[in-house]
Amino acid sequence: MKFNGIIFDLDGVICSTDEYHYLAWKALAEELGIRDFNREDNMKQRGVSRMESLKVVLAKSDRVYTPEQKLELAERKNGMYKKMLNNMSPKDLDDDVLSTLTSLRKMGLKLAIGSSSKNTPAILKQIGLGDFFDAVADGNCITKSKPDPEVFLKAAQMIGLPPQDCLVVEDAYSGIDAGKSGGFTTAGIGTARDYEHTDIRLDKFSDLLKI
Ligand code: B16
Ligand code: MG
Repeated sequence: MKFNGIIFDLDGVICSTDEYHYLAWKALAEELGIRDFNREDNMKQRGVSRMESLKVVLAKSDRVYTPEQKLELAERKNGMYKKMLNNMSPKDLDDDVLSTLTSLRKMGLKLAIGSSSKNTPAILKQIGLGDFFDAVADGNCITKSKPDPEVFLKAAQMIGLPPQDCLVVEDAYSGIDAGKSGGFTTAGIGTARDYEHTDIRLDKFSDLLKI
């Protein structure tokens, strides 16, 4: 391994909260009378902030909402999403992910989270990784969402390493773009595996041990 640190995206990399995001946005869309919100729309919400995700939903509506109403809608979706998160437990952490993280830690690498989600601390706690990472940079400590590199630069700073010394692991195009523009090498898994800007393609999480 030529890196001294790895920064992991959370949703879609460490665990799968993406389905819950989809279901909660879909429920909100239906409440607003938007019937054709679909999985393709949901793909555009991957990795981007809650308010950017709301724009994807409202693009399908003719109604105009005030900034206050938009905040209320985002809050309403988050309430439904948080209820779904309550069902998560350490069983939602894949064995392949847990054993790989444990091996990487034994190899002496610094391990951090770089997520757009403001629910990151709650999700990590639910899956039993509340105290695992050396640093957690998330939606609560950034002003610009991916594809801006802010969250990854913050995570690198927190573990005391320059971007060239860290690998960013992502499942979303916006996250790969964020990693690249921050000067990081990127590894893509899931949706981002075959993205043209991804540097290293992972078929499964444990492929990280082969780098
Ligand atoms: P929240 P990640 C991202 O997490 C999700 O991929 C994205 O769909 C979501 O809109 C964003 O978090 C904000 O989440 O509403 O919980 O603050 O992939 O960056 O770990
Ligand atoms: Mg993600």
